[in-house]
Amino acid sequence: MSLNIRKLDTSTDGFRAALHAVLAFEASEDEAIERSVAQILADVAARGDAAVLDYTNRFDRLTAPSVAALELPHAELEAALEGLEPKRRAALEAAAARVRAYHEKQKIECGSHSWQYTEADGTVLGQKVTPLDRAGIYVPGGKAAYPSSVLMNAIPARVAGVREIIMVVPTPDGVKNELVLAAALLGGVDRVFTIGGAQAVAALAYGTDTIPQVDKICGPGNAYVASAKRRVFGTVGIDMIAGPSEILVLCDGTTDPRWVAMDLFSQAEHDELAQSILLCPDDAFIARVEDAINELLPAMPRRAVIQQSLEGRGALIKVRDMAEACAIANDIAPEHLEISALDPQQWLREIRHAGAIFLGRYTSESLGDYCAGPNHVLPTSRTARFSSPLGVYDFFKRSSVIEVSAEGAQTLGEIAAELAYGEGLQAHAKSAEYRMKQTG
Ligand code: HSO
Ligand code: ZN
Repeated sequence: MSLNIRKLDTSTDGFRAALHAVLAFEASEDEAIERSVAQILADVAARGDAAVLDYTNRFDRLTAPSVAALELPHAELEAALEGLEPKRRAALEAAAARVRAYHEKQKIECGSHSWQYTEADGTVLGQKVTPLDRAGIYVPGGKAAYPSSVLMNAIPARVAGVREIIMVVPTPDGVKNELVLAAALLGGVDRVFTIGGAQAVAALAYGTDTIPQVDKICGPGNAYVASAKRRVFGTVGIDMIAGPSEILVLCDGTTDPRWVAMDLFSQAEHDELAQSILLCPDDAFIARVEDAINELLPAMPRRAVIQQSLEGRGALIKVRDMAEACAIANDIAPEHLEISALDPQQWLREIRHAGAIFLGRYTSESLGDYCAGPNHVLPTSRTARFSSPLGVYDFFKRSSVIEVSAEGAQTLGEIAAELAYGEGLQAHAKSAEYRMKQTG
């Protein structure tokens, strides 16, 4: 049986509408989830640890005498790392080292330093950059429990200089994911609590007797976690609310079609709602990719998820040329963009909106997912038009610095007082004028 993936052609009438239909994704809001999350948040805000214990017992079938008993001792993280099969451990360590090196470089390049300059009259202006005191990292327990995501969230926080990183991870029935715990250690997480769901988000956002309040909560989660993060935003910062994962492959027809097919699968296997799209100017190549899809699918353990994703949200699109492919890529603003072409740098110049851009036939998205170095937490659902990958810059904030000289107080005082009177704010005007020589 062959897989039924949508085929589109930019030269046909109705292409735009068809593309629009493929891209459309409604993040449905579930009334019942919203109500339940609101209630859990309020309960944790009111009852703290006791509420966290009740919900952990109810949802994860985990009983503990106290929230403190749900914190994993450091020795347990160390044991998890020690217990890994040596090859797995080496891979995790290599990935952590590369992700750290990239983010250290990013810290230097991204304007993380404080700065000041002095005006002619001696007034000093500048900006002070400070890392957050505490970050919370949510790690899902279910099908998307990715150790790689632990590294991708913890390392930029650590490199930025965050003082304390607190991770929460649900462990239904007490079953722990050793690779996640090992990644927490390598990522530099300070404290791990085996709690999850909206109750864990609430504990991090409001603080309890045992769990310290954090300043920002990062990391993916299910619909309950997403709703909770949305609701606590403002009390704390959040990274983003991620939609289903997406890949857009631009191929000039010079890559092995099996490589392209597997790249499409790699995103599709995440989730039935994940989106994999190919743009290519070569009809014959598209047909070869389709053949490769049908040839390779039966051997994939996650073929059911892949099939549902590709049939539901995937597409193979014939474009006029690579320039048109770049224009469509900019419209889509994909989370992941592969430019599998002979001169990818040429096409890179045309790209304006994408979360991460993978250049050349040897760069599979999966290398970026795990170990190339850049972050795999990326803007989804077209938000790459206005936002960026998770990075060290997400764990800093900036304070403005102003030191006005006696001379500067004369000139600035005049301007400020004039505008303050214009706004009817007498105290503002006087406060500026007190510092001016002529009014004493
Ligand atoms: N492609 C995913 C990240 C991931 N892949 C984790 C494997 N593990 C979203 O960017
Ligand atoms: Zn992935």
